[in-house]
Amino acid sequence: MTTRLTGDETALWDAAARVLDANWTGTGTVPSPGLYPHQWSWDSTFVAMGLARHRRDRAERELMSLFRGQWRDGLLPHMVFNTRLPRHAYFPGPELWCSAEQPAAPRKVHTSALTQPPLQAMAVLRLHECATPAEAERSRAFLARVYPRLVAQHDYLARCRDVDSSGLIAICHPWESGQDNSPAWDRPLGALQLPPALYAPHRNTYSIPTGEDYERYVWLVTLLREAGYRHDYIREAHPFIVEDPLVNATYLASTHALAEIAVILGRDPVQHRERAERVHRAITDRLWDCESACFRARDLRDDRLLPVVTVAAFAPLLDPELPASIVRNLVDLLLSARFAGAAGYPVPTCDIQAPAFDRGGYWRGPTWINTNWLLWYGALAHGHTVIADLLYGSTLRLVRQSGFREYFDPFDGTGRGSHDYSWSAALVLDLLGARRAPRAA
Ligand code: 2M8
Repeated sequence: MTTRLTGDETALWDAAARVLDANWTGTGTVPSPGLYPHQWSWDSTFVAMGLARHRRDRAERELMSLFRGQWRDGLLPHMVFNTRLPRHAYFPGPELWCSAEQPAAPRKVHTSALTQPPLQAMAVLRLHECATPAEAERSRAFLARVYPRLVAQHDYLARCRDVDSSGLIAICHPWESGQDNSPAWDRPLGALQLPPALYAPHRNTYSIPTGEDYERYVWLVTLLREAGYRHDYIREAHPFIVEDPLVNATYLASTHALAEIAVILGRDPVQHRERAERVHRAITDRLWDCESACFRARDLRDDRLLPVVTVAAFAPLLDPELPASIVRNLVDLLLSARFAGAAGYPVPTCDIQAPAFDRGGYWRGPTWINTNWLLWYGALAHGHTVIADLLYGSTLRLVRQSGFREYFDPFDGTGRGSHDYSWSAALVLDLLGARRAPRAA
C-alpha cells in the first residue's frame, strides 16, 4: 500500500531530484561540483539509495562506476578520480596516491588507496527491494552482476583490515571513517610525530580542515604510499589504526545484506552469516564501554577506547541483534542533553558537553543528513518509531529551512559547507520515498 506525498513534500522531492540531476556527470554523481568534483564511495552509495526511488537506471550506473575503481585485492577505494578535470580542481588529486604504480590498482582509472564505510551491499539490496514487479528481472540481473564485486570487497576487509583478528575492521586514516575531522581522532592524530617541514596547500574554503590537521592527513597517506599500501605494514607499523563503531556497524549491516542477496541469487549465504555473527559479537565485546554505557572507537596501537563520544556511538543501532538493554542505553543517550535533548536540529556529530564540541566545526558538532539517515534506519529496525519519527522530522526541517547543504548548525539549523550537496538531496528522496512505499523502509 502506498500513500501520496503532500504538496509540500512533492516540492521537496522535486528540489532534491534537481540537485541530483545537476550533480550527475553522465556516469556518476559528484558530492558537490565546486568543492568535491570527483566520485566518493560512501557519497555515491547514499546517492544510489535515493536514486533507487527516482532513477533506478542511474543508481545502477552510479554503483558500477564506483566499482570500476575496485582493486584486484578487493579494495573499494574511497575516491575514483575524473582525470579530465584540471589538476588543481581538488587536493589531494591522483598525484598524492599514485595508484597507477600499484599492481593491484585498476589500469584505466585513477583512485585513492583508502576505503570508506562499506555501505554498498546495503544499497544494492535496497535497490532490489525498491524494484517494481516490472523491474524484477532486471533487478535480479544487476544483483548477479554486482554480487562477486561485493564479495571481493568484504573478503578484502576481512582479510586485510581485521588487524587484531577480532572480526572488526580497522581504518588506517580518518578519511576512511567518512567523519574526517571527528574529535574522536584527536588523540591518535596528536600522537603522530610529524617531520618538521611538511607541505599541505592551503584549501580555499573556511569550512574544511586546513593547516596542521591537513598535514597529518597528507603525511599518513605518504607513509602508506611509501610502504606500497602493504597490508602487513598497515597491520604492524602504521601509526593510525582504529576500530570505529560507525564503520563496523555499516560493515555488519552490509554483511547481513550480502547474506540476503546470496539467498535471492540461490548462492550459499553461510559465510556471510558467520561473518556477521563474529562482527556482531565483537562490536559489543570491543567497542562497548560499560562504565560510560556507550560505544567508542578503539585505538589498536595502545588497545584503549578513545575518549570522545561522537554520533558514531549510535551507529550500532544498525545491528538488528543488538541486545535490548544496549538499545535502551543508546536511546537514553541520544535523547539526553548531550545529543538530541539539547539540539534544536539533532543529531550533533559530537557530544555537546565534550570540550571538543564545536557547533560549526567540520565533523566536530554539526548535524549531517547521512548520519541522521543511518540512525533513522537503525531506529526503525529496532521498532523505535518515536526516535525514527524524531529523526525523520528534524532532517526534513533542516533541508526545508536551509536547503541541501553539506552540514548544519545543530542548534539553529543554519546551513554550512557546500550547497546542493548530493547525499543531503538523495537521502531526503529516500526518506520521502520510504513514507510513500513503506515496504522498502
Ligand atoms: C569529506 O572528505 C574529503 C576527503 O575524503 C575531504 O575532506 O575533502 C568527508 O565529509 C567525507 O565523508 C565525504 O565523503 C567527502 C566528499 O563528500 O568529503
